[in-house]
Amino acid sequence: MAGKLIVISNRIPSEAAPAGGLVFALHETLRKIGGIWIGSHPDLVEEPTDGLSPYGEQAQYERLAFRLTRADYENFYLGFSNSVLWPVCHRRGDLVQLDRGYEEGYAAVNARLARQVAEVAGAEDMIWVHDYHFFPLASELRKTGFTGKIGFFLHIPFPALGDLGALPRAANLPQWLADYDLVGLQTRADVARCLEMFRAESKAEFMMDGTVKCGSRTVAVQSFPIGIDVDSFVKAAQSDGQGDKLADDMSGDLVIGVDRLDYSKGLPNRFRAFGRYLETRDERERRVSMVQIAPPSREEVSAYRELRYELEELVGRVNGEHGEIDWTPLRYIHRNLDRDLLARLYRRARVGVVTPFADGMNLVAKEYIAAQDPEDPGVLVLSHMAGAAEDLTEALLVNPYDIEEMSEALKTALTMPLEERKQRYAACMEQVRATDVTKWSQSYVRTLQKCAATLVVKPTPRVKSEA
Ligand code: GDG
Repeated sequence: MAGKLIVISNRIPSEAAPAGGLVFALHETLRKIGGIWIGSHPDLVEEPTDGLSPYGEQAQYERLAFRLTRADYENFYLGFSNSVLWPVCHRRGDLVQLDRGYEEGYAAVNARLARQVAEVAGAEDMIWVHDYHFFPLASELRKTGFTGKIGFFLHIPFPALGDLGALPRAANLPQWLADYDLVGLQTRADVARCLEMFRAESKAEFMMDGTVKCGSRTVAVQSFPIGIDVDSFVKAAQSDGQGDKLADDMSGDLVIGVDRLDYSKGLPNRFRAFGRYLETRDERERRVSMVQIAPPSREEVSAYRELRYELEELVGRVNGEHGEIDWTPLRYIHRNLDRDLLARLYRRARVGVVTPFADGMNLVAKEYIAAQDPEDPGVLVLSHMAGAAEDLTEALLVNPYDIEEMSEALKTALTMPLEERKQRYAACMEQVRATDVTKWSQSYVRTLQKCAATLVVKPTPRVKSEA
């Protein structure tokens, strides 16, 4: 690569060698090819500040932070990003809260960040922007005169054309995306929805090579299904620790769910399905306990607070109706657990339940598979509406709105013969390995280089040989 890679994400890790997942993959990518990681500083400031500042321990690449004011946090982050874009992308138009202040805050943060990035980016550099917080960043960077390559990756579902109507007029998604060179999405279904949006746009033309031309810009749209750091997760699941002790305290079989407490994750219906399973279960069968880890998320947004109350009530109801003096069927932990403990719990659990109404990918589904003992694996019950279902077709796929179907799937999973469990696990594990997060980031960066070589800048021998 001729220039450096500049990664932009809302959050930025402070430690020099972060563990696991997306953060690890981006860290590794930057470590290998060098560059800068830019993200927001966790501490808010009173007044907007100019320029980016060094952040955290410096690794083999630079980490720079931009500062958000309290008003930015409320309007850009909690407001437009998480009370407009997040619900629109997760098919919850009913939860959208429109507010001119949110729109202005979102536009202002993106414009300010673009100016700050332009100060450290040269024309040879390649910028990789992450997620819905920064849809308009390429448009703002182009306004500063930046002509280099800019890629975007959306971690959450691409909204359906009908749902885009809930966005305010100022949100010009087709133009925002056309100002990138490569738009990366999680699944083939996301790509189809994105192209449908462009099809409805009078200015967009579809080119022979599959790219979309919109005004003077040409953009490629492709899926890059994200994955996990498979080897490190397999290792974590096999580690010894207090997780085993905790799991051994639970009598009978274990069902596990792990999700940020978010309305897109389908937790109330999951609890109802578990309650329904307990109702239909034969008293002579082994006891089954479900553990739901649901760390807090965006609690300042009212829809999240309401969901928390709803879940607390449901947990009380399920345990009140089905619990015994010596058995609490549903354990709900509203805290963040240590990653290794989580991995050991996945391995101990006979069933992993992942039942979102909408989810870009869902890494928990892949982590659950990776954590299993190949000789005695558990079964994944997976919503067909999670991005992960596009590849993990050998999981038990369910409709997250159908309580009865989910309850039956729990029963099927808990009674599945070993041979079938092994066969389903092997098929899923092959897919989990095929989408390892390091391969994901390499593949994205390579494609962005190629895109740029054919579409934006003249190809040089160096770029060609690396691609
Ligand atoms: C977005 C998209 C897409 C959860 N609880 C604890 C904990 N976690 C970890 C899980 C997993 C991660 O958080 C959650 O990832 P998901 O993919 O399931 O969901 P989102 O947070 O919504 O992520 C999603 C993802 O971006 C990546 O592109 O897949 O669709 O919505 O890794 O293990 N980790 C620890 N303690 C917890 O209590 N240590």
